[in-house]
Amino acid sequence: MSETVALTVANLHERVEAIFRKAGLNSVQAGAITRVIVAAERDNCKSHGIYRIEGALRTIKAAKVAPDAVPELLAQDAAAIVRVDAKGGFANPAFELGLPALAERARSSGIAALAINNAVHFSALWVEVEALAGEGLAGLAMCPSYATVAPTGGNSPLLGTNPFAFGWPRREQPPYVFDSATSVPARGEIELHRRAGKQLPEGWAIDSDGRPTTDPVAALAGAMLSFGGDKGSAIGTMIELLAGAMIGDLTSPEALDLLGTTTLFPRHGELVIALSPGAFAAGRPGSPFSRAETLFEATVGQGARLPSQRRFSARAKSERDGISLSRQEVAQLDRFLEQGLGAV
Ligand code: NDP
Ligand code: PYC
Repeated sequence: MSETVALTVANLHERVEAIFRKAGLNSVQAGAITRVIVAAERDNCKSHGIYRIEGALRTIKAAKVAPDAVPELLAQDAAAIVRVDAKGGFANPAFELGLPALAERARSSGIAALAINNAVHFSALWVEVEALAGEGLAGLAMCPSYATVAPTGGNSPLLGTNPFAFGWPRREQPPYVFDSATSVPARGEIELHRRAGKQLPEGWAIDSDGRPTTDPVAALAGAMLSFGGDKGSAIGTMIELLAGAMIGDLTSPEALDLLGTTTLFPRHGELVIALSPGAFAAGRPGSPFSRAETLFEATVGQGARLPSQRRFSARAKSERDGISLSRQEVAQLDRFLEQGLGAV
């Protein structure tokens, strides 16, 4: 018997949404987090795919997310700032609510920002910059997390794994998108190594005494390291400032203090910036879109790949052949659906 099962994207969506509805989420919350989880699984981004369902269920069971939250678009004085209060629900429905206003203001002013407050966050950010690229806009998205990363030169958790994503629209092709944690890998990768009984590559983490470790259990109890040493640490700090302090929401150490554990999903904010390349380039020589294509062609021409090319290939395969899941993964989905919050 085959070790894997192929589910259509629609079938996986139906199962995941049913799990979250059974767990008590309203349709706004369940719909939005199902879209982001299924998109990650479809694109073979395992660290933010169906593996995250268990954490979401635990967070719901612990009453650390508002299951019936309906995000609210707030009136703002500054025309370029759109603010959405997630009302203690997940960040994803708040982003979906804010997206049309963000895109409309970026088109009319050239630049606009969406500040999301009071959100529970666990997801990949590429989904959001890809949505902006779908509107013809370049985008930047970033958020803190909870303190799990030591600043370079330090020895204990302070920064979050603070993801940072960028998207650029392309006319005849999927957008140019990158999306990275500012730690070496995302924390989800360390947890996946632990579950698979695999050692970590060197340079990912230190143990609780500040010594380098390749043991995922020691790494989870210790601290993760920033990508690129002091450079990643500085970008992680920038994200704490812009998407934490500046938008009046929690930084990663504050988010950990509030939650008291890294086994549930943290509450904090998110900042998304949308830019209109056409507006910025107005009156200057050349089309920004054609010049971007020249750069991408030169990159690929050297044998390099563009970030997200792997994802788009995985997406095409999933849409053609179905999403390949292990039998254990399918059994776990069945268990979540049958037992609801009793399964975690
Ligand atoms: P990866 O290290 O897997 O990938 C980072 C980026 O680099 C991707 O855009 C990837 O594209 C690209 N890339 C990888 N290899 C190459 C290559 N050879 N050439 C060109 N580009 C390449 O991601 P991370 O582990 O850092 O992060 C995974 C996810 O975790 C992200 O989506 C992030 O948003 C999420 N996250 C969320 C957090 C939260 O608090 N919500 C916290 C931390 C992370 P490709 O995908 O095509 O390989
Ligand atoms: O993978 O680092 C991570 C992460 C933290 C919160 C959500 N994802």
